[in-house]
Amino acid sequence: MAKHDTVLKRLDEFKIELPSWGFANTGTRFGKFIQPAAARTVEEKIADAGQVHKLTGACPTVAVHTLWDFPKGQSIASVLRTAKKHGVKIGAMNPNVFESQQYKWGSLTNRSEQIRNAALAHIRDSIDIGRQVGSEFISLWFADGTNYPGQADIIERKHLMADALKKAHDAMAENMTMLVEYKPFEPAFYATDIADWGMAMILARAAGPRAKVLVDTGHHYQATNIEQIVAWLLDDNMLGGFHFNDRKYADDDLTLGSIDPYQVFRIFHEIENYRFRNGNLPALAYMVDQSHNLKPKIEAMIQTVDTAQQLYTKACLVDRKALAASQAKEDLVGSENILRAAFFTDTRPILADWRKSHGLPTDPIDAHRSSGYERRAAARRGAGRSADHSFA
Ligand SMILES: [Mn+2]
Repeated sequence: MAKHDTVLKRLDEFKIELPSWGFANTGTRFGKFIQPAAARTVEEKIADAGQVHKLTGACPTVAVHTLWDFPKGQSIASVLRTAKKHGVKIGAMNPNVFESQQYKWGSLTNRSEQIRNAALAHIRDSIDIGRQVGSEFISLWFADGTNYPGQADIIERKHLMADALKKAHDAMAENMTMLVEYKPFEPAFYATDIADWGMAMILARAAGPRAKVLVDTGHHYQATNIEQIVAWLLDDNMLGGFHFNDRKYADDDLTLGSIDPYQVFRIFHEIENYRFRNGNLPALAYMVDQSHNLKPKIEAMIQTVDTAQQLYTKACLVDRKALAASQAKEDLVGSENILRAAFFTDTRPILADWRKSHGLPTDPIDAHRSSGYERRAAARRGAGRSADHSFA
C-alpha cells in the first residue's frame, strides 16, 4: 500500500473543474424540471461553484460556455470580481458552435465558407475572452456530422475540420491548451465528424503541439475499454483531460461513478500506472460535464467531487510493485486481486484525514445541507420563475 502521506499529497494535487452549466436550469433535450435554487446568471453559477469549492477544497476553477456565460453586454470585470469573491478562477472556455440555426449543416465543416468563418470567428472570440479571464484551456466539442449515407463527403469534412482547428490553434495564447472532444453519435446519427479518440488524436496532432484529446466518459459505446484509450493517449502524450460523468445507456450526464464506479477506478489506475512507469504525469484537466435534471445541482456536484476523490484515492492505493511482480509470474488471480484490494478499500477515512488537515468539513454534503445555502438561493432566485417549456 502506498504511504498515507503520499496519498494525502496526491489528494492535494487532485483538482476538479466544475461546469457553469451544471448549476443552471439545464436538463435533458426533452425538457427541464425547474429548480428554484438553480443559478440564473454567470455570477450565480460562479457563486454555486464557489460553494462546492468551499466545502470540498478541490474545485478551484469553473468551466464556462461562451454564449451562455458571456452573452452580449456581459461584463467581464463582473465575472472576474465574482470569481475572486468566491475563491475560484475561470477554467476552460467552451465555444458554442452547435445551437445557432446557421449550423444546421455543420459549423467548421459546413459547406459554406461564410458559416465556417463565423464558427471560427466565434472560437477566436472565445479564445480572446479566455485571455481576458485567465483561462488556460479552449475546449472544443462539435455537433458536426451527417445523418445519412451519401449526405456529404466524409474526407472533405475531415480536411475542413483539420484546417479550421489549425487556425484556432494558431490563435491561442502561448499558455493555452486546446482540448478536442469526441462523441460517437448524437446529434449526428450517421457520421459524426469527430467520432472517436483516434479521429480526435489525428486532428489534434494536425492542429499543433498544444492540442490534446479530451475524453468525456459518457461519449463511448457501452463495451468500449475507456481506460485502455486513456493509457494509450497518455503514452503518446496526447491526453489533455476528462469530462467526468456516468451513464447507463448513452450520454446520460449522470453523476460520476453512480452506475459503474469500478470503471472510474480503472481509469485512475491507468493514470497512476503511467506515473509509476514514468515518474511524472502531464498536466491533465479533470473536468465535470454533467447536467442534473432531477438531483439538486450543488449536491450532485459535491457528490461527484467526493466520489472522484474516493475512487482516485483507491487508485493511489494500488501496490504497483507487488502488481508488477505478480504480472511477471502470470499470476492472474493475484494481479487482479491487487486491484480489487485497492478498489474495495474504504477510502473515506483517508479522505476525512485529508479534509481535516485542510480545515474542510468531513461530510461536505451534510455541511452544505446545514448551511442553508440552497434555501437562501431558492428564496432569492425562485421568485417569479415559471415553468420552462423550452426544449434544449
Ligand atoms: Mn463533454
